[in-house]
Amino acid sequence: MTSERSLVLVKPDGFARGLTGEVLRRIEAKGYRLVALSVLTASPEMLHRHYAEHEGKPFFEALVEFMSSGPLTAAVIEGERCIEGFRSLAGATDPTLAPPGSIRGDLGRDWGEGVQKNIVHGSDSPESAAREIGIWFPQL
Ligand code: RTP
Ligand code: MG
Repeated sequence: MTSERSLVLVKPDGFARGLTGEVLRRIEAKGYRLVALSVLTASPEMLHRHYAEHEGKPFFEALVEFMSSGPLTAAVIEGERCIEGFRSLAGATDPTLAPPGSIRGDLGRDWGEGVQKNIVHGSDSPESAAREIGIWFPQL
């Protein structure tokens, strides 16, 4: 198995709660390497590209508004099977149901706005990772 890369975001809710360090700590403790790291406020245009697969879904516009509402942390991580490994660290999309031990299960909850504020994003396939890294870190 060759090493692979994944795009990780600490979403605006996680960033505002000061959880960037905790998320990066878990990534490093798991043994993945940080390749790139950036703090930025994403434009709606970037997020339309990032979430293109969800365009047209009922939650899409609210998701773009939330994700562009404030600063976030973007990172590229690297390691064997880090795409599925980080998805496992993150836990299920719904933080209420994400298992304890995972980022969303330990640190997330429902704040009365459904499953939107779930702290982190992680690429879901090698194809998604390559596409997303091109959006957030075009210099790589
Ligand atoms: P992500 O892409 O952020 O890593 O999360 P995911 O794969 O676990 O979830 P996905 O299905 O790709 O959905 C992307 C993000 O959209 C928000 N969402 N809201 N029904 C809803 O209101 C709803 N469903 C999804 C969440 O922020 C989710 O992470
Ligand atoms: Mg997803």
